[in-house]
Amino acid sequence: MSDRSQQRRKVAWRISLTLAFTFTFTPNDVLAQGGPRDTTVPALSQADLPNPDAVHLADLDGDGEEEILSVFLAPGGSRGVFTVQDGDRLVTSPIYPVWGLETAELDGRPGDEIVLGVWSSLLRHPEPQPHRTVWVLRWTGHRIEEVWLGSAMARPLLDIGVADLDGDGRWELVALERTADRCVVTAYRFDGFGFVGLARLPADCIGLELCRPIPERERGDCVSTPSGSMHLRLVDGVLVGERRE
Ligand SMILES: [Ca+2]
Ligand SMILES: [Ca+2]
Ligand SMILES: [Ca+2]
Repeated sequence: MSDRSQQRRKVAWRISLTLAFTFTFTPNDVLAQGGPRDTTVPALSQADLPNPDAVHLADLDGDGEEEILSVFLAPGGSRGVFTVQDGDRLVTSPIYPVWGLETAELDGRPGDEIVLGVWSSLLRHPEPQPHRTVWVLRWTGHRIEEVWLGSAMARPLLDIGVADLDGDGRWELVALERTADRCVVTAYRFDGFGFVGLARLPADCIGLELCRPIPERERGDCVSTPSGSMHLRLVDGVLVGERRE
């Protein structure tokens, strides 16, 4: 082996040793350290990332290139943290009281918004606390920006999904909500100041999965149940569900 190749091997070995000792914070370390919306937690690096709970590929800043958004939830699902990989840059979010995350083109501006399902304790409805609500965030290409932090939706919220139900290029938020005697699926549009209800449809409270699986989904193919799927569409402002067995 030549002196030069020996030298290269030594340099490579030193770099890997340095990486091993420099990057010591896993997502679980981060989640164990900080409280909700804690921005002082250490930034994660690519070397720290074990298997995420979810991965979303989406163009979040509208530059034509997809970013990689990886979600890491604490055991029990009370909070989580996510990373945005944009080219060589990896940015770590604050800790959020998150139970779910979707990406969707909500506002007509280039780039998909980040839709966070979060726990809130600000009492708006008679329901067990903390309750589920939705926040909207954005990746600007440089940082994570909090766009809208709602305390509650119109009715007690059980689950969320996202889909373009009318094919206009802007995605609707699809929410499974509880009413006094049963559940409804409600389609919402994000108007920048909050979610405006467009239409709703009676639904089963149990066993309903909203807008999943996400890949290969047809437009408006949004609601599935254990016994089949319901093709959900917005037609002239009316929410229409066609059952498929
Ligand atoms: Ca992008
Ligand atoms: Ca957008
Ligand atoms: Ca739409």
